[in-house]
Amino acid sequence: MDRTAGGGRVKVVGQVERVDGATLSYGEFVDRFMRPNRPVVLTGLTSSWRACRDWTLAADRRGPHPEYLEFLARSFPSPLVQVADCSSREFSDQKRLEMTMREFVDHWVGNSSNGDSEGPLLYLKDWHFVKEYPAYVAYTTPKFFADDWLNMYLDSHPIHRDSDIANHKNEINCADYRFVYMGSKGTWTPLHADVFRSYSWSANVCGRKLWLFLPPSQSHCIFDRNLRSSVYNINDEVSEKQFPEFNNTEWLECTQEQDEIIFVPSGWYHQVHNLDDTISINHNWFNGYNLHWVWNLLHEDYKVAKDYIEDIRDICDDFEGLCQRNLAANTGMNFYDFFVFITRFALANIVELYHIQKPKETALNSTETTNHFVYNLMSIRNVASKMTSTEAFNTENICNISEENQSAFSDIIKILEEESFRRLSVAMSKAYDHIYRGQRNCLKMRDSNQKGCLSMTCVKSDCDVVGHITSFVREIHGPADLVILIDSTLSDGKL
Ligand SMILES: O=C(O)CCC(=O)C(=O)O
Repeated sequence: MDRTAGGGRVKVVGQVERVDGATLSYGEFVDRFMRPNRPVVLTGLTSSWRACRDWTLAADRRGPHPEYLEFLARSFPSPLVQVADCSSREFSDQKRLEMTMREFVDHWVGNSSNGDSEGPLLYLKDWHFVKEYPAYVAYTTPKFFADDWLNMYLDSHPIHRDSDIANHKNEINCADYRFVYMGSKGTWTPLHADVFRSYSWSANVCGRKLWLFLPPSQSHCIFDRNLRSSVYNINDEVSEKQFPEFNNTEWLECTQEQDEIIFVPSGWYHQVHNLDDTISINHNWFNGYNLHWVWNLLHEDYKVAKDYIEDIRDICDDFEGLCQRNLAANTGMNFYDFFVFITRFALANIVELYHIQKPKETALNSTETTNHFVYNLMSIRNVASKMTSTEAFNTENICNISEENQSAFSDIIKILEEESFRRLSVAMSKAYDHIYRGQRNCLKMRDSNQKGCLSMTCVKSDCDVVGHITSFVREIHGPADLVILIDSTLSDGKL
């Protein structure tokens, strides 16, 4: 079994930049890393985390002491965790097993006390720790990663609505993308780009990781001629015949120390090795800066799903519906799910923008925040405008959209009155407050039910943001209406 980390087979041309997160401003992070989509390691952001105190032996954090693993198994006895067997491959990932937290910890402690280097290398991945143990606040998300539309949305909405994949529905409804990873020295993650082409951030509570990154401009080099399969392990002997361009790849490398947080930009393929026994916290997320990456992936995956069944088009009653169902099953969401998602974020941004532009009606007032809401709306508009030309939203197919999806994006007043939308708006207000005013000054959110308005930042008792929005568009029947709504909002002189 090859337990080496980064066998040095690939050509490394640079190191990932390291920056002191404690002195970096949000604007600098956006300008230097998030907007240009560049990786960075941030230091100085985890000193107050409970996880860093409670989960590790402070004197030597080259991995958790058996005593601390025991503490984790006792305190967080999850009945079912996902564990990757790092020594066996299943398609493009490692084979996944399910076990209890107790079984996982017993295996880890047993292996290290026997000095067993031949048993399976088990790596606990994708543990939904925050969802499972919400009362135990293990860490706070640094402000740089707080503009997280994916997790904000999943806290109050299902990502896929149709009941066609009903068996998975509960799982999908409850999912979030906030994880804990735990693995002994030698565990690793094969080469991949992140789900939905999201960003990720990953913080080492203890231990160290070796990361190898490939810029998106070279992604094509890790695929075979048919663009079907990609390289699994960059430390294997990679067949030149199968992957003719792999030898041309140039990588960035990074050894991430304990207490450091790495920002993984959209679409960068990466492979990761635990150099010590390691516990890390990891979120996937997207927002206005990488929304176009998510749309591009959905569009590419849609084309693949459609090509695959093109020869049965003529015998299908609802060919587009079938393509969208397959897309949701393969990628995790389809065009309609994504449209519901961006419609809600557009509305939440318009509500906030309305209030911020009328300072008397809000507790918030800042040019930076205004610019951010405008940027978000422009980014949603850009994607919605691309969606207008897709088959999924032509007149015929719009009539076939399920009632569940139709009602999730059509009636603006109904959406604005939903409890789930209210929760999303509150989460968004809090996130921008955290980013621009700092946590300690966090706004006292008002109870919007006490007054007519939806915004948690509104201070006016007879605010009419609903009337304001519906004066532009009352119903949204597809992306073209969303574009009109955003254009009207941004050009409205009254704002
Ligand atoms: O830590 C790991 O093993 C993998 C993490 C990862 O791939 C990510 O954060 O995107």
